[in-house]
Amino acid sequence: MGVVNATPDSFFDGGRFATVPAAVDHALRLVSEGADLVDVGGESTRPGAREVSAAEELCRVVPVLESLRGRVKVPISIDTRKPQVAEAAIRAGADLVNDVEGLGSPAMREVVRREGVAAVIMHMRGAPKDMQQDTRYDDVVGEVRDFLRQQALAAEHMGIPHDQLVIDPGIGFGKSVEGNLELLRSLPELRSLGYPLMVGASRKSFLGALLGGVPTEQRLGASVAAALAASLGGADIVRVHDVAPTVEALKVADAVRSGASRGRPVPSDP
Ligand code: HH2
Repeated sequence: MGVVNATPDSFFDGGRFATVPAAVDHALRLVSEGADLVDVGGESTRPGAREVSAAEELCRVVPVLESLRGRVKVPISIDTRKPQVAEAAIRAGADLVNDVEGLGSPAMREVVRREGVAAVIMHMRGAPKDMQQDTRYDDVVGEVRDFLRQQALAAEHMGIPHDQLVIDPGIGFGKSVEGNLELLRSLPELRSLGYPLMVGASRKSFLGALLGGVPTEQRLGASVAAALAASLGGADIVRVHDVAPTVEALKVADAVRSGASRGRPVPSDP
């Protein structure tokens, strides 16, 4: 899943794709690089972010979705926590809803059910403005697993089919460096809940911390490594800013796992 942030303030690419043509071009580029999904967002949910009004978010995402509709063959996701934005985005061409609040609001569940779209249920503790203030858990994996299971069951109870749901541990959303690593180590346990699993570690601060405090621009190698680790741990979808290098890494991992290189010509270099 390639990320398209139509925002002025996202933590990595804020402002780079804030106009409609820039966001559309970026989405088309990510698809040409091999993205199987594109996630369009109009509100930053980085730690400390201020909430954007629904009207502002709609202004940012609807023209992008309308322009992409019919031009890309891959499904488009809308990254929003507001039911009214999700509904308008679906009408404008979005195929699934990526909700960092885990379908916590009945109104959001109702939109997803009524529109018959798929949804990503993500775990976040608190809200973006204060989620990094307390990142201690007794058992981070248990808490995230129980939350994802409860939210998925609540969604199914409302009539959203099981096979329309994806779960995501919410790397970086109210978690410490060690908490993020524990979650990445425990993906098989989350996968065993029986839903496709998505992981978004791309460019996040725990990667910077692991490399001694490097800024977002210097986290490409770490992001590709995290996507690979997530995939090897059982993630079905990795949400990334850098599609081309991630696709290359995943192709090599797939070839090692499944022998996908069979039948290819033998190269002459080492
Ligand atoms: N991470 C971000 C936003 N949305 N959705 C899911 N399901 N999983 C994630 O890990 C996730 C997400 C944060 O990344 P980004 O969109 O690049 O940043 P910002 O929120 O600052 O726009």
